[in-house]
Amino acid sequence: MKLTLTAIATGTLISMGSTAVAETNWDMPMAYPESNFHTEYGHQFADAVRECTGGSLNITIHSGGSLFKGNEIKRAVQIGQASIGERFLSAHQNENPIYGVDSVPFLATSYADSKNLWDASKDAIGAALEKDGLVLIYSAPWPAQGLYFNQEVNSVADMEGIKFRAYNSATSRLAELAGMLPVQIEAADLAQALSTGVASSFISSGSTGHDTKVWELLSHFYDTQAWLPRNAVFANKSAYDGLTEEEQNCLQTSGADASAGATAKSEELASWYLEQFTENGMTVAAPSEQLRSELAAFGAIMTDEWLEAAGDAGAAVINAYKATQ
Ligand code: PCA
Repeated sequence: MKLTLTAIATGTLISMGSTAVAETNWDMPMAYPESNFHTEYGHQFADAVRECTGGSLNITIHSGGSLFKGNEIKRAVQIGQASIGERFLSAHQNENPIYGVDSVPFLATSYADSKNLWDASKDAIGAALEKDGLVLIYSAPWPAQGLYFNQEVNSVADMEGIKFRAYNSATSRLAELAGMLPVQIEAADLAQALSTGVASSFISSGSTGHDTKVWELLSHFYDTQAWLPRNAVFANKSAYDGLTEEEQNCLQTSGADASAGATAKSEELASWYLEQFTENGMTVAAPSEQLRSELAAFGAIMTDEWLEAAGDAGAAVINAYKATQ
């Protein structure tokens, strides 16, 4: 019955040995460039799903925001314009604070802590996604976030009035606390924003700086290791429910492998990106003591604000995470 319905829906049948199997084709929008490690593991995931399902579930990756832009992907998957997609989760913290738990400054700043925070928060995040009509498949962290400027910066006073590219409400808030002028820009548009002067600073990983060839545009990187935000891959719930149990299992096991692979790659590349900055003439430095303590004070304010917004459910996640410390 399932076979017939899916075959009608997709209009395709593929032959597997002697049995004909319905082929389900899913588009998977991703926001970051083809060369980015998240995208690389997105391809590995799609290949693994194809192999695991014997070709019955065929996922096509669309990288670089080519099918939907980063800020359109979650909604596109919710309303079924795409059946699966990858999105930078904390960009949706204005919909539900739990999506932003990974971007609370200085809460989890190492790969080990990022994993502990994910373990403490993934059920709540999965439940929030489910309410939005989505099924969580896998997640992987970006390297730690550092500050990019086109000048030496040793204190918050040095940041005053600088135009700052933000990627979620937490980074806008950080900019505001520091007296900078935030503007929301997707990673795919970052190089253009920097070259046209729409922004001249931002906070991100070495990975996005590398994707952006930031050394052609800015001069300084401060390795603040402020947080390790995550991308999440999720499927449209009704598309997911329409799969066979075997296909669903293939998505989950292939997702677990992609998560492990992408996480290891993220950690492996973290310092390599910064070496590339130095080789290309940028100044890469630890933040000054003053800058570090000023940023820590903003982190404390933002932690309180997040806890207030996230209520008891948020506090439970933080307590579960703190128990791992
Ligand atoms: N790169 C993405 C999100 C976090 C990161 O490291 C970006 O800057 O948009």
